[in-house]
Amino acid sequence: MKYLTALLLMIGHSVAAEDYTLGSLIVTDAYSYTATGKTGAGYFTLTNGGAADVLISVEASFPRVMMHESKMEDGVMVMVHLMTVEVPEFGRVEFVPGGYHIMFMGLKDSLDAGDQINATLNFKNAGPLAVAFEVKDR
Ligand SMILES: [Cu+2]
Repeated sequence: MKYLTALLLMIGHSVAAEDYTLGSLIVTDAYSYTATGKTGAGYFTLTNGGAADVLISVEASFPRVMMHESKMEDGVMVMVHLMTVEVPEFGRVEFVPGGYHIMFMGLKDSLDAGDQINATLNFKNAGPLAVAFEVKDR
C-alpha cells in the first residue's frame, strides 16, 4: 500500500503544471477541465513581481478565445466578456472557477484528461507568453 501511494504521488507530480515566466510575470497552475461540449474554460494564477501590465488577449487554436468574468447579478451567475485584465504592480490575478477565466469556444473535439491546450497570453508591455493548459478531470 505504501508503494502504491508513493507511485501515485510520483504520477501526480509528473503531470503537475509547469510555471511560465516572462519578465516579472509568472503563470502557475494553468489548467482546464475535461469538456465534451462546444466550450471549455482555462484557469491559472498570474503573479507579478514588477511593474503593472495588462493582459490584452489570449490566443489558442479554437474559433474564439475570450477573457470572461463570472459574477452574480441579481442572484444569477452571469459571464461578462472582458477586453482586458489589469495586472497590478507586485500583484496577483487568479483565474478560477466562478471568477476570471479564459473561455475556449467552438471546440470540435472533446477536452480529455491529459490533453494540453497550447495558448498564448498577450500582455500590453511584456508581450506574448506561451502557456500550456493541462486538462484534468473535475
Ligand atoms: Cu466564460
